[in-house]
Amino acid sequence: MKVVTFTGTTPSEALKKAKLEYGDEAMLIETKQIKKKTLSEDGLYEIVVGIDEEMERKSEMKKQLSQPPQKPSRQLQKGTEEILYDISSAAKQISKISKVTKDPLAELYAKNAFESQKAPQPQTPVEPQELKEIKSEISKLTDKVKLIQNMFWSEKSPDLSQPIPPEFAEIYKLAAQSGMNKEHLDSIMKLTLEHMPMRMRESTTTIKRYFQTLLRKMVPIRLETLPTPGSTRVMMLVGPTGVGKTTTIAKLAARYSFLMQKRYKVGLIVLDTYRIGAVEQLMQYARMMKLGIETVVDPPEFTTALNSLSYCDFILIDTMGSSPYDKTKIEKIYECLASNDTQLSIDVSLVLPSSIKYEDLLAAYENFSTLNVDTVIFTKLDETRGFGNIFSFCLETQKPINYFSVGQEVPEDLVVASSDFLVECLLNGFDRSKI
Ligand SMILES: Nc1nc2c(ncn2[C@@H]2O[C@H](COP(=O)(O)OP(=O)(O)OP(=O)(O)O)[C@@H](O)[C@H]2O)c(=O)[nH]1
Ligand SMILES: [Mg+2]
Repeated sequence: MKVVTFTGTTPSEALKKAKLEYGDEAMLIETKQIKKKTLSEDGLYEIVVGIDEEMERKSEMKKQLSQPPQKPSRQLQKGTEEILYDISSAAKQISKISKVTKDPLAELYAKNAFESQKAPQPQTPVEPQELKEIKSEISKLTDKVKLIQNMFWSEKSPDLSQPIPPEFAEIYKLAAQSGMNKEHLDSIMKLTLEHMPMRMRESTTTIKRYFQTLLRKMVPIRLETLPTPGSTRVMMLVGPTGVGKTTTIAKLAARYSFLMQKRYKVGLIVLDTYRIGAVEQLMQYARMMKLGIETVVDPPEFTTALNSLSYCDFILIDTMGSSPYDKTKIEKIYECLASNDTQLSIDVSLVLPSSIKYEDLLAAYENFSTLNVDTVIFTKLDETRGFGNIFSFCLETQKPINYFSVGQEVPEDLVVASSDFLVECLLNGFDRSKI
């Protein structure tokens, strides 16, 4: 890469000169102020641009790299190293410039403010428009660098007949790192490659947006259903031990009974035939929120408990956690459900932690499938980094998500599920400030 400098009275004037001579391909590397503008004289700016003389050679190399993997020749390796070196030094420059571009405005305003305190003077005529132009140049440049970097990345999977194009590499890597099932990822990528309009492929931002929209459409979500007057909505939470069933019940009870616009009457049932401690945990929440609570030890008591809470808008049923090897507990829950002699229909929500692998989520689901799971609640989103496992789980089972639990705090750490929220977590990580 050849480095050439241009000067001008403003950065954009210097940039215009560079573009006039070398076209849009000239890469802006650095902007320096050589001389400050004074009342009587113009300022002087110097910009450094990189002229990519080897653009043709790189595109030739890109073609070669997209062929089935071959051992690179020594010469090609040497060229690649040179280009990678150029990219990394360009990338360093970019980060330097992007920090600087924030400062000139601040510096400029600070300087103006300081000078205007000394004596009234005409404003320094550096246009924010020019800075906008520079910023847009930098973002184009960053995109170009990403693209060049990705030219050296090649991934070919059995489901894809061709390697993934470099401009799709960033999004593919992001999704793959999220823990998404590879088959799912490849078929989504295939769909994207086939259907994405050509004009949207120009920048990684539009590619990401398209991919995001596609993912959002794939996530099954159960919108929060509130009971109509006179009706009762019953939810039973089931799942492995320690996943957060009781905590989630407490959060839901608080949400329905005093956090929503309408205050619903909430009743609780603890279905725990084994552990007295677990009953006590929910009892405490019930006392704090002044909610009716019934304990069920055997199936015949289940109908009685439902009947005695039928005045409520919501009945929330907590169950004991079951390990994959303990089928009897799941059978006991099944017997209770089967013994329901009331008119009330019970929504079974499987509670699963987001911190376990996709395969383990599927195995847990299998265990509880005899209970005819209606929806899924994912907990411990605050304890995980990748969310592709949740996404793939829902895609595979087609079970809709209704809530996310994002921490231990009752009642605040609960989020009503939305595909926007999940896809945002998937591609950009969980951010508490976005709840
Ligand atoms: N970090 C984090 N911890 C959670 C979350 N939800 C629950 N917990 C914690 O997980 C632990 C177990 O929670 P419980 O609600 O007792 O779990 P459970 O599923 O009812 O457990 P069993 O009744 O024993 O099967 C507690 O320490 C909770 O505070 C969450 O979303 N994030
Ligand atoms: Mg519990």
